[in-house]
Order: sequence, then C-alpha cells, then structure tokens
Amino acid sequence: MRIDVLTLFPAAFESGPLDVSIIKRAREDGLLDLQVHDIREHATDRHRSVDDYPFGGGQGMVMRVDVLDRALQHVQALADETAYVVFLTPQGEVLHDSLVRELATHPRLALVCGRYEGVDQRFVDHCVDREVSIGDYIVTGGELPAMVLIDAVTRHVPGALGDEASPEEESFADGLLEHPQYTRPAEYRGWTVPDVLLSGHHANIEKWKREQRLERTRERRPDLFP
Ligand code: 4GX
Repeated sequence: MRIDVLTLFPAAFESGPLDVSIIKRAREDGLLDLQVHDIREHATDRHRSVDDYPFGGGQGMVMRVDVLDRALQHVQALADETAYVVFLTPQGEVLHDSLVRELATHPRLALVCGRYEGVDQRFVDHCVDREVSIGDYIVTGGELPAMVLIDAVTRHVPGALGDEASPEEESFADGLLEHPQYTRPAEYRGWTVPDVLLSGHHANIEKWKREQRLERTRERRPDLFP
C-alpha cells in the first residue's frame, strides 16, 4: 500500500513511531510505501503563505484552498493509482476498527494534515473523500492523527504482522477487550497470579479468559458489550 502525507511539518514524520518495530519492518519489506510532502512548497507568494484570515471574521487562520489543491494535485500525479483522500479533523467520523479495515483495502491513501483553526471548506467539498477523527479531543495538528491512522491501517496490510500474527486475533476483531496477562515470577512482593493460570487445566484456563474478557468489557466498555 502507498500512503502520501501532506503536512506543513514533514519533520514530524522523521524518526518517530513509524520508524520502529512493525511499521519500520513493513516499510523495509515494501508493504508500506510512505511518502511525506511539505504543503508549503506549493505556496506561491513572496511570504510562502499557506493560510489567511477567515471570511466573516473569527478566531485564528484558515488554510488556503489554492495551496492545498495544488499540493494534492502534485501528490496525485506521483503515481498511476488515484489516492483515496482522507482529511484528519475533529469534524470527521470517529476512527474505529471497521473504518481502519476499510481504509486498508485502498491501494493508495493521501492523508491531509491540517493546522490552524481549519481549512477552507471548498477543499473539503471538492478534494476530500473522507473526513476522519481519531477521537473526541483536540490535538495541535493532524500529524499525530495521521500517524495513528497509518499505524492502525498498516497492521491490516497482508504480511505486515509477520507469519503467525493476524489482526483477527487482536482485540476488537470480536468486539471484546483482552483478558489480563501474567508472566514469571509467579509471586513478587506477595503479588500473586490467579491460581487457574498455574493449574495446567486448559479447559478451565480458556473458560477463565473468556469470563475475564466479558467481565472487563461489561465493566469498562458497556458500549461494546455484546
Ligand atoms: N482527529 N486536530 C486538525 C486543525 C483543524 C481544525 C479544524 C480542520 C478543522 C484531530 C482529531 C484534531 C486538531 C487535527 C485541529 N483541521 N484530528 N487540527 N482529534 O484534534 O483528527
């Protein structure tokens, strides 16, 4: 899969979470081709401005439609496949497992990261396929949300998790939270491990894990409870 990122802060994508572990390996193995582009390179005026005051007044600045459109056209022309364009914004639909899986089916994504108070609505109306939010809280720019989306989507690219692991076995594939986990030592400062896990009785262990998952989901995430 190819992902192009459009941002005013390309440095945010250098030597970060996308350069370690599973995502690093996916990139090295050619499963993820991540390309980051600086929106400011498409500013044309003397001051290379990418934003301006909002029509009608109001707080803060708005990203310009012309600069964003030129940046996106430039990026779209870099490959044969047309990218499915995602704009990260608190106004978008909230990212969840089913949307991650859907986005992972696209051969190419373009992620637009906003800064300032927002972007000109004409860019959203004419150039964006999907508005996505990573949750109901405000972060400073779309860069962290884009990284969250890239990480979550890449895990669904076939081969990215290695030979054994499957995204189907992870939490949310079946809508339940995970059971608690323990490892050696079996006792530490008097803190013990549930007896059943040390019993070697596999049927009881599986029953316990299932119960723990149901109980946790009911207590912590009643919205997910089946
Ligand atoms: N999930 N933000 C984008 C700038 C902005 C403001 C208004 C468009 C309209 C966020 C989130 C998020 C903060 C990123 C505002 N862009 N993005 N930024 N939560 O909080 O995606």
